[in-house]
Amino acid sequence: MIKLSTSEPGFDRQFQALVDARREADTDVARDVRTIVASVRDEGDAAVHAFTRKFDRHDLNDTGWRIEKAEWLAAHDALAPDLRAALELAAERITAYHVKQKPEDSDTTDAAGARLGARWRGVDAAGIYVPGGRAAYPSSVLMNAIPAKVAGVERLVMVTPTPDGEVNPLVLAAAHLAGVDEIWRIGGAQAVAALAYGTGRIAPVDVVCGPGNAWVAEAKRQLYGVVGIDMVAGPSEIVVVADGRNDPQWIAADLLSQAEHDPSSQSILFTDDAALARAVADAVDLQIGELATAKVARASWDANGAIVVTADLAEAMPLVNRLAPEHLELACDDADTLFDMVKHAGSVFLGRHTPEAVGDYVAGPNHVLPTGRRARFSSGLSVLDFMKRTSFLSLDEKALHAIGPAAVTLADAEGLPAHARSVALRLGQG
Ligand code: HSO
Ligand code: ZN
Repeated sequence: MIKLSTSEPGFDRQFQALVDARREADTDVARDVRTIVASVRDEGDAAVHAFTRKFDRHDLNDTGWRIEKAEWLAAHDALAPDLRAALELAAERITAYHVKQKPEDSDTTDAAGARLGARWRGVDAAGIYVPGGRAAYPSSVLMNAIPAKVAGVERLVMVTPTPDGEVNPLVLAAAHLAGVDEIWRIGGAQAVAALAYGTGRIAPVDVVCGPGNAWVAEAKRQLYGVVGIDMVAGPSEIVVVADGRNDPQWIAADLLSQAEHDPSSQSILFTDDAALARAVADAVDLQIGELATAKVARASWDANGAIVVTADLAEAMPLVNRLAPEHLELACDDADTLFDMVKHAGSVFLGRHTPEAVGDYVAGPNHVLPTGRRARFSSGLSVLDFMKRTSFLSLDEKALHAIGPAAVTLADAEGLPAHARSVALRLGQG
């Protein structure tokens, strides 16, 4: 963890280093992924079978390619009542939030008499990647699947690696609740390629979303264009802006909530109170030791954590915008005043009683958010990632006479005579 203060000489250079720090693995997997993607494209099921045997150490013909619906139902029925209630509350609230994102179609007639508009429709099929092992979060199944369903996607396919044949029952239960239609026991770049191209057994999808390791991320990047993708996700981040009237234990817990995700995660506190800065640093050290995730959280906090002392909270805001963090907590009384100064952040949590972790699970907004400063130009996962817009136009003779001549002029200027003629003929010219 580094401690910085805006009043100290050299602050700008040190802060810029924090902004520039690269926390995403530089593993060069592009070549391996290219080979895997090409094999799946050319050989379909046989390639998927071979890669799964090699990387996940099981034979799909023995374990089964698909996880049968009976198995998800059983996982759902076996849920402890409090867990089921929590997942149901999460699903309800996430659905309610995303329903409001559905865009309106438009259909208007302008002054020239041209009828113009756009219709939004869901993609036919979407694929959700769910990582295996430690990062298999049922909450992420809900966050990826529900917007797709709300968008009207008819076929929702989940892929998840089951190393050594093991499946996480909570992921299956969440898939059932979220309305997933198919689950395939495959992962890695081969699963992304199977979704994009389709194989003998697996019909192709139109959009692939969901988090994964470096191979999965690279496969999505390479297959973008064959399919749509959500985004390329990096390690989690949290920035907390806090005044001196906070309980340091609360703030420390908030910082650690993202630090425990990944050794490359980043947690940063901005405060105008040097005493709070010290108290939070102490509280973090104390709390880390108590976490079952201590090893990861400590690695993240040691390597990427920071505490920045500013003259006042307003001074922190341009610095926060430079970081464009995935999550931003504004832990102070008049959070709205600071919120007005936020230009770049994936999701903002206002006030002392809004811990980011509530947003990870049950609040409603999506927890799939831009990381690595991508909030400068992109947004969290939404219903729109599973929809596309078709524009339309309808002209009567009068409207064509009003705007058509300009089209003829432009077509002539571009040296495209067939374009010009297709309009001019209808105008009674030529
Ligand atoms: N904070 C993560 C999402 C998550 N947290 C899932 C807990 N489970 C996304 O940045
Ligand atoms: Zn989280």
